[in-house]
Amino acid sequence: MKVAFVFFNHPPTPFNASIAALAGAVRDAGHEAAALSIPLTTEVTSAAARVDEAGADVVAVTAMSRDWPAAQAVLEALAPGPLRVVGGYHASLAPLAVAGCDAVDAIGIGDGERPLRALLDAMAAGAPIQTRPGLWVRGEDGFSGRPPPADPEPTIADLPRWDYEVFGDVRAMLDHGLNTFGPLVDRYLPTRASRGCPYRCAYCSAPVWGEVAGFGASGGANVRPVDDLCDELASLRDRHGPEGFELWDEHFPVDVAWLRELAAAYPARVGLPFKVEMHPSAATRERLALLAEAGCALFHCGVEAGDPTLRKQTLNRRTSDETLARVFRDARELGLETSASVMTGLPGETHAQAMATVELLAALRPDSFMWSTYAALPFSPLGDAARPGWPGKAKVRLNDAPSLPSKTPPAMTDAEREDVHAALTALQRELVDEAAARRGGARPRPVAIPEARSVAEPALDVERLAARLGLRLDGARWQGDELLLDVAGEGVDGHTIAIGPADGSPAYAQTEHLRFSYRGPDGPVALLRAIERLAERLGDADLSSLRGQS
Ligand code: B12
Ligand code: SF4
Repeated sequence: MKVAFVFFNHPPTPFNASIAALAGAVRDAGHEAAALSIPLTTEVTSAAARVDEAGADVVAVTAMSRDWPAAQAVLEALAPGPLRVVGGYHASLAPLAVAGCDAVDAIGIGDGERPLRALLDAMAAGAPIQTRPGLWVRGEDGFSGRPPPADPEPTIADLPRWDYEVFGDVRAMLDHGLNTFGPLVDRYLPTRASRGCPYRCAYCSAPVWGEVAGFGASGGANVRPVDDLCDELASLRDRHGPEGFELWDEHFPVDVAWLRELAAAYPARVGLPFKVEMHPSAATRERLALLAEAGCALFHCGVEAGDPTLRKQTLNRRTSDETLARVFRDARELGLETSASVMTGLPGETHAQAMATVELLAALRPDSFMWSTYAALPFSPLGDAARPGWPGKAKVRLNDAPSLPSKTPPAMTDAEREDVHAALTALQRELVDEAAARRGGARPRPVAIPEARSVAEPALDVERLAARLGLRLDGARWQGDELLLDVAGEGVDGHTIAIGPADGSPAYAQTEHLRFSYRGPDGPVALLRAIERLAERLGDADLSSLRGQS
């Protein structure tokens, strides 16, 4: 059977880790594989034409949530013929949404090596393709019943190795630069030592992915034995001549005995530098020292937000400023290059909180940092709080599906956001230039500035809202799940009323669906009466009916 693997990307890259894993399994079972890298700036018709030209028996699409609008549009535009299967994060976490697309014949749930191989073997044998663990197949009545459980490989060392050659000339890919860590484009090759992550950050899909994919049985992670990892990396070193390895684990293994074994074996068996990512709370001096001894060149960790309360309460990242400072100091002392990731545009983030991120980075002084605009992910606690639904299908271009307004936007004006962006861009440029100067002739990585997406919710029609609420208003805005009303009039001027969902949090007044409170110290009697009248007037209304006022 011939499989055309399709992946979407932005910025363009020739490589995809999910497909490297799946192509290895497919070719190991005697089937053919091709990989099509499709930038998200492509037009739907030309993307579909590229897939049609591959003339495959099976079109296998891997899609993160961000890619699902593109994947759906391409699948619907394909010529009839091949079986169409979709897998990866979005299909696994939101299979019912994917099942709603008529152009999908089968859905991969969790790890795909065994389910995809079973599907291809059945097709090759002319046998019916049936739903099984890890694969939900469309029947005559559509996708019936519940999606099946995943079919995780209990020991990932038993899986066929990643296939890098399915993407073409590996040395040319290395010259292009596949690395994601560090300030410079280098010739490091991505690989993996484990699956799963022991942490539960509120913005991340990894925890729920671990549950769906069945990593729970292995204590939250599935780690390759050191011997097996060293064998593979030594053979990749000899075959492709990379400069080093970038470990794309969700979280690098933390078991100290495993790290000790790595430190003892890796230098002699492999000897090339490598880069890892770990949660800063896991980065004890002992673990960092073992990494350094093994030959680790760069330590990356998430800093995410400079404001400790936002970091802890909103993101569920419980590392203190002091620990972060200790981790970066230790790493430097041990000779490891450092790298951090941060996000801006976080739920409810103020200008002051975002500037605290700039200040913390300036104090920690990593050698480089990765910076992204926060994006709500499905089935992560923050993602679920933010989304009324998920974007539909792309129309003309793969990236043109209209984005939905967030229910948890940052509390910043566009001008304030630009100020933060300018400060982070300047800091990032400075770090990249310093690194390039340190290593004369090296290629700096393009400074990755997240798109200047507007963080503001659509403006509210304040007059219409005031008429509906029977209040005089100076202004109104959404902040996350709350509607904030700046009230005007005798005795209440300058006060803000907050209307949120009736979720049991303390409030001055409450209706079936709404809670009413006010901002600031003791409310004057006129304000309290205004709130009571407001609650009475809104009766059984809910928040979505108020959103309709924008
Ligand atoms: C390494 C990594 C990256 C790398 C490259 C990833 C790549 N695809 O090559 C880099 C750093 C470039 C990257 C970037 C981004 N990433 Co990333 N990344 C990861 C990470 C840490 C590991 C992914 C990996 O290498 N897996 C190894 C392979 C073997 O496993 P796998 O991907 O799970 O694939 C298996 C199954 O999913 C399944 N499968 C996959 N596809 C298919 C298809 C079929 C047909 C079938 C049957 C099965 C199947 O079978 C595979 C083998 O078992 C994950 C975290 C995690 N939980 O794993 C995040 C993760 C995938 N990334 C995520 C995100 C959001 C991004 C970005 C959009 C971030 C940003 N704002 O820029 C970008 C987008 C990049 C792009 N596509 O252009 C999210 C996705 C969430 C979601 N619900 O969609 C994750 C889950 C992390 C998170 N924050 O929650 N990422
Ligand atoms: S440590 Fe990283 S992979 Fe793990 S839950 Fe947090 S963000 Fe996700």
